Amino acid sequence: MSEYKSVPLQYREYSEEEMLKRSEVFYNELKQRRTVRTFSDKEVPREVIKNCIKAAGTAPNGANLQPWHFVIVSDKQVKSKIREAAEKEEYEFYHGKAPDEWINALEHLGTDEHKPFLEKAPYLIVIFEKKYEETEQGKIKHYYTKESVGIATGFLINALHHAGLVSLTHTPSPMNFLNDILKRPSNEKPFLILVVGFPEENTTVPDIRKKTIEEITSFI
Ligand code: IYR
Repeated sequence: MSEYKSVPLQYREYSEEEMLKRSEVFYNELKQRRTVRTFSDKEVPREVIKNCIKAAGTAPNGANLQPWHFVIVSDKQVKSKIREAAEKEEYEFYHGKAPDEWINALEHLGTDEHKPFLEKAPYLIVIFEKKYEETEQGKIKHYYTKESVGIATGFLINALHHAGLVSLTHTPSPMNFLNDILKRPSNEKPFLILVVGFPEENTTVPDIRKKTIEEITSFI
């Protein structure tokens, strides 16, 4: 391996018993997370959002080039613009653009082209995937950007859940309107909108089940 600057790993080994307990506690917390589509307009402390973004920024990624950018939207007018543009795309999606097979697959979620949460929720975190970096010396290529941003988004969703917030991954298609509204450069591609806040009182969620360990795993 070539020479590189290194520092000692900060690591603590747990006993088998502790590991078992910790993995169980973590699973039990994560399994409580649900995607929510009805948000209250209750304010969320900005510091909480910032800590969750910091957690997302720790994600493993291609060549540590950290190919992501997070736009934290709380401005009412900007949220309205995003809602208007997203609903236009969603209308097309639900009225002819999406194949029947896709519409049928979504039926149990009760979704349609109306996206009031884009205005009502206190925060929209718009995640951009940076395909490359533009520097004075020229373009720096990024690697495994989709994978990297996907992992960081997973970290973010779990950080928000751990902090006591709810979220919704929202992906109107296409999403290029986000570059215009948020004035982001062309090396950044919208990855998804994460709607963040508190659930509206009496929120319900679809009655769905997750696949079992046996269904999703093979031990060899
Ligand atoms: N973007 C649309 C459709 C949609 C697609 C999938 I895949 C979902 O899991 C949920 C919705 C919408 O937000 O309604």
